[in-house]
Parts: sequence; structure tokens; C-alpha cells
Amino acid sequence: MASILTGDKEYFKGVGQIKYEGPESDNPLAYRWYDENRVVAGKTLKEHLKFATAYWHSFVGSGADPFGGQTHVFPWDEKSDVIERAKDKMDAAFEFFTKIGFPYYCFHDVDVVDYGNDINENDRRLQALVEYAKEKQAASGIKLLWGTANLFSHKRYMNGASTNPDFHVLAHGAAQVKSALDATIALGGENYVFWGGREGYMSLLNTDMHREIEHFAKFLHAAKDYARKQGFKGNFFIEPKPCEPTKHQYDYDAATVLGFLQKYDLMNDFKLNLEVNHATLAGHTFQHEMQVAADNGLLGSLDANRGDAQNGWDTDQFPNDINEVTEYMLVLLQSGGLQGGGVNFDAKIRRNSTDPADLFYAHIGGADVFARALIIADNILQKSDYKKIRAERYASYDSGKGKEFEEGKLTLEDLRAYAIEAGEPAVISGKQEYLENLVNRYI
Ligand code: XLS
Ligand code: NI
Ligand code: NI
Repeated sequence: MASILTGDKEYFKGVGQIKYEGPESDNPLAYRWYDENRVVAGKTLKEHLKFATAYWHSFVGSGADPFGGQTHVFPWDEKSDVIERAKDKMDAAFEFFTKIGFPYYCFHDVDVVDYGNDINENDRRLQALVEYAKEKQAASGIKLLWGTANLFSHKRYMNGASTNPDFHVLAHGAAQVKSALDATIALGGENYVFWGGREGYMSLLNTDMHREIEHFAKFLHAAKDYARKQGFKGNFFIEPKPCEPTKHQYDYDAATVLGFLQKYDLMNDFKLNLEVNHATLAGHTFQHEMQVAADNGLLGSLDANRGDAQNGWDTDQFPNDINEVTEYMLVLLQSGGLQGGGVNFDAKIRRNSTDPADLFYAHIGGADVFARALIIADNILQKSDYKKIRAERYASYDSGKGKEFEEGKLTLEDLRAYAIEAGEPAVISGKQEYLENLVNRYI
């Protein structure tokens, strides 16, 4: 099969176009819930979820872990010429994107093509692949959800990039961000992500935290100003994570980043790209992180994955828990959806998942669990007393003194007087088990 989509080689032989076949299908290479045209709460599933494939986990990650090397041997990784090898990888990537049927993809600069130490040469390489990607995007209709720069793998970034104590390293990070922004803009990327992989510290003994965070803010302003000057209209996303690889990362969680964006006057341009496994590392549920973001107008995009309940690491497994994802979708629907972003599967198949079809099973499972959860959440909101129960819990603020309090009209003395007048409050149930059962009933 030779085409603009697959080059002259088919990499995922034996797997065709993945189609929606419905819940009764027993075909493991079909969607049972993700019917992209199905309308839920006024939009199609495709529009609500904007699924994206992550270049790094699917086409770069080799299965290596700290205890063992590569188990995923990629047929697109064979040629010695850097550009030719990168083009093969892109052929494989677009073959996958097309077969899985997701509308978007995401990448880091160095996922697309290997970088060396020469800034000009790296730019030349990235630009060559951007030209190639333009053709692929035009032929397939697949779009770039977001681009980003990898400022954490190269050894020069071992003490961070924009928060590095050495200005010389910061400037290298800036050069890389400039090229990644240029690439994102050239490809019509809808958003640009900053995940601060090593923007944090290993020990406070050698760290001037105040100075580093000031540098981080200056760096983001410079990047944003450059992109806007080039006509970029999309969102910038910060992706919070509390730690790993650093002991402490400055973008700890949604609330921490909110404070940072407010303090440094970045609220107009930046929103959040939240990741499930980062939330759990921070000791939060993902729905908590989504709610914090939504309540502050920052719910931009989602990196979908899951951790492991027993070990707590950033294991980046594919999502599979319908109960949890239903809670995410309840927040999503009630907050009016994602602002500019989508659902990017920042997840990797296990190192012992070595069949070409495994990558498909993983993405099919992830898409189906999100689609099904969205449908369930919509049913809960439309058909159950869930919203009524939540509203009734706060009814005492809807009128009288409670309303006056919300309007800022009561003093501490007024509150004391009301307490005496109203007497001891009744004990009112929070109905948690009732609501948990309700969610399960709709599943
Ligand atoms: C790592 C992050 C990373 C970002 C992009 O934990 O999730 O993959 O999404 O740099
Ligand atoms: Ni992550
Ligand atoms: Ni991520």
C-alpha cells in the first residue's frame, strides 16, 4: 500500500480502519461506545472529546525502564539518515492516526526528529519534518492539538530549563521553545503546552526558589509575546505535576499554577492541561483538579491516563475505570467543556505489550471508556435527581440571611445574631452513598 498517508510501507499490517460497531460487538478492534457522530448534550462525541494520540509514547517510547532496555522494536526506526528515519516514523504515526480515527495528535519537538547539539541544524531538521507533516495533515484531515518542546531529556537540562541556575542553559531552552512554537504555528496547532519536567528542585539547599520562579514567569512571558507576534491565536497550557523527575516541581497542581498565573499576570493567555496521573501523584482525584480549573476558567485540555493504585508512580497506563471517568465527565459537562483543548492519550502500552495491535487495543479502550462515561454523565444530569440534591444542599444561601451573606452584606456581628435567632442547626445528610449508588445505577 503506497500513499501519502503510509509512504511506501504499511507498518500496522493486519489492522484496518477501526470502526464503531456498537456495545454488542465482540470485535476487539472496533469501538463499542465511541461513535464519533453521536450527539450528546448538543455536540458530537468527536467535538466534545477531541481525541489525540501522543507521538512520544506511541512512536518513540521503547519500553525501556530503569531495570531493562528496549522491548519495543520499531520498524520505522531503522534508517541511518536522521531525516529519512523521522519521515518513516511520521508515516507510521499518520497510518496509526488514520486507522484509529482520532482527529488530533500532539508532539514534542524531539519526538518528531532527533536533535543534536547544533541549534541551527536542529531547526533545519524540525522544519523539514514540519513540511512533511503539512502534507500528511492535508491528506488525512488530522490536526495538531498541541505542540511542545522537550526541555527535560537532554543532560543540559538536568537542573531545569527556564528555572536553571545557569542563564546559558535557560537561553538554550528558549531557542528550543522558539522553534517548537514556529513548528506549532506552521502546522496550525491549536494550543501550545509547557510541562515543566525539571522546572523545580532536587534540594532546597542549593536552590534559590524565589529567583527560579521569577525566571520561569519571565520565560513564559517571552514565549507568549513571541508567539502572539507571530500571529498565534491559540491557548498556552501549563501542565501541572507535583514531582518526578524532580523532587518538587513548581507547577505542583492546578491550585498552585492558578496562584502563579495570577501573580505573574498570565491569566489571559494560559490555561491548564491536566493529567490524571499527575493529579493522583499530587494526592488529588482528577475530578478535583478539573473542578479547580473549571471554577477559575482554566479547564483547557486533558492528558488522559491512569496511575496504579498500589504504587502511586506516574505509570501512564491507559484509562479503563468507567466509574472514575464518569466523575470526570460530570465535571466536564457541568462546566461547559474544554476551552480549546481535547483529550490526549498521554499513556503508554506496557513494556510487555509487544504486538502491533496492542497500541490499537489501548487507544480503543481509552476512547470507549471516555465516550461511554460522557454518555452516562449526560444521563445522570438529564434524568436523575443528582443536580437537585446538590442544589438543595445549598438552599439556605438562596434566600434570607444566607443570600445576604453571599452578597457580602453581613458582618460578623450579624452572623452571631442570626445564630442565636435560628437556634441549633438541624443535622443534614450529605447523602454520599446515595449519590455513589446513583452513579453506579446509570453505569
Ligand atoms: C510527563 C508529561 C509530559 C507532557 C508533555 O509526565 O505528562 O508527557 O504531557 O511534555
Ligand atoms: Ni505525565
Ligand atoms: Ni502529559
